[in-house]
Amino acid sequence: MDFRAAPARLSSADGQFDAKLAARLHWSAEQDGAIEQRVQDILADVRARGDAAVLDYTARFDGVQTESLTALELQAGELAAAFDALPAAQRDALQQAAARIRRYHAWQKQQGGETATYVDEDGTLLGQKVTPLDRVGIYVPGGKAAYPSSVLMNAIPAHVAGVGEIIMVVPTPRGAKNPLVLAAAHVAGVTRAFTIGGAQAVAALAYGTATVPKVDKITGPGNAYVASAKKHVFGQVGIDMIAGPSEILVLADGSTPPDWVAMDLFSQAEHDELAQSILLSPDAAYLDAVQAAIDRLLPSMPRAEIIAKSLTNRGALIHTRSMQEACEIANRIAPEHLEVSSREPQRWEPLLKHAGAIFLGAYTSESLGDYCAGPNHVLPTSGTARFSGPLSVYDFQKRSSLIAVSQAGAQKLGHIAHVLAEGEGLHAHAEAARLRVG
Ligand code: HSO
Ligand code: ZN
Repeated sequence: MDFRAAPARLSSADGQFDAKLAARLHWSAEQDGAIEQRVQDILADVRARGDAAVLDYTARFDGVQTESLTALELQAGELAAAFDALPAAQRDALQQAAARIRRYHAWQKQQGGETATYVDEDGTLLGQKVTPLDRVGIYVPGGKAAYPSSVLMNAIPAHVAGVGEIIMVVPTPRGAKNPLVLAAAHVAGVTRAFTIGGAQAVAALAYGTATVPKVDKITGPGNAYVASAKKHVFGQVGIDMIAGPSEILVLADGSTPPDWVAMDLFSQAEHDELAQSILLSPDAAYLDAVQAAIDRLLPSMPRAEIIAKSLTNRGALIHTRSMQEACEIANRIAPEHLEVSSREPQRWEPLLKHAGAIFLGAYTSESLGDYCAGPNHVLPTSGTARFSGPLSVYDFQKRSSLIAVSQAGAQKLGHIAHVLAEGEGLHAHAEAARLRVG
């Protein structure tokens, strides 16, 4: 089969540029009413019938029949055995990736992830106490989107944060287990794992059943049913984010071999037909060279069909007036991944404000970040990098304020609080403050 990848060719000098770019960027999660209804039914059923409901849906959707949910729990020995059975190269790669991700997140924890206090001039102590969540659930999709690297990226920050129990759920359609997912769970510090999935697994984690413990937060990607279920249980438990299709935006000054950039664009496009790959450069001849590389390299890609659809429907090669302007456009787009493929990445980095992760220099392929550089690959998509950032240790902790007012402090604060409380008409507040004065 011959696939053509024809990303839109745009120019920032075109009077219609803004509209054309907006049309490329537009993406909205399908609000499928039928899915919403089915998910709500499943959630209510699991809430009411617990294990029995989860078993019914697992039989119906995954083709896995068992008498009890305990039979669907993976034992620690089975996770370790999956790891041991891997070829040595995969064992090494998993362990090295895990070590780097662990080190990065341990460093991140020191950057504001620890309890801290200060004492003011009256001897009053103020601060915040950081506590890990007791128990979290990690959703891992089954089938073709089962990424062992995502098991590492979700479970390791939870582990580093100090979460007591990390419960993984992963559907195994017709009983097929993914050995790399099990091995990654072993390496990442997952405490318990169940081979269940879909909205029923989200419900089991959110409400708890006789067998599946109720968690405090659910993270991890999933299909439309899982995304909808996570939205519905939010409030009952915390959730991470609802991710849209993957995105990469490359800013290029023309100094990186075109094949490298073409492959980086492919690497996001191959995730999903709806994934978005965009290249911005002030060098028109370079855009031609990358298009030529795309045409030459595409036929040998195993996922050529997905790549071609993604690039043709959502991709763009954009000619800009300058690198500065390219940086401004990148900020407007706020992509999930932003590669600065330039000889002088440090010059452009200060201009970049909105992106989930910024990859600096020709050697920093996004692919390295996806697997093993260290920072998290769970990132905000669809422009949400304007107001949010990567999954982190902070997502697996919460903060409690600490306040210890000294006797001297109470004199001053008692007066302020008394005045404000009287203003609000709350007499007990005012008195509680006044009693400490004098
Ligand atoms: N690029 C994906 C993560 C991933 N890539 C997993 C390969 N495996 C997140 O945007
Ligand atoms: Zn990727």
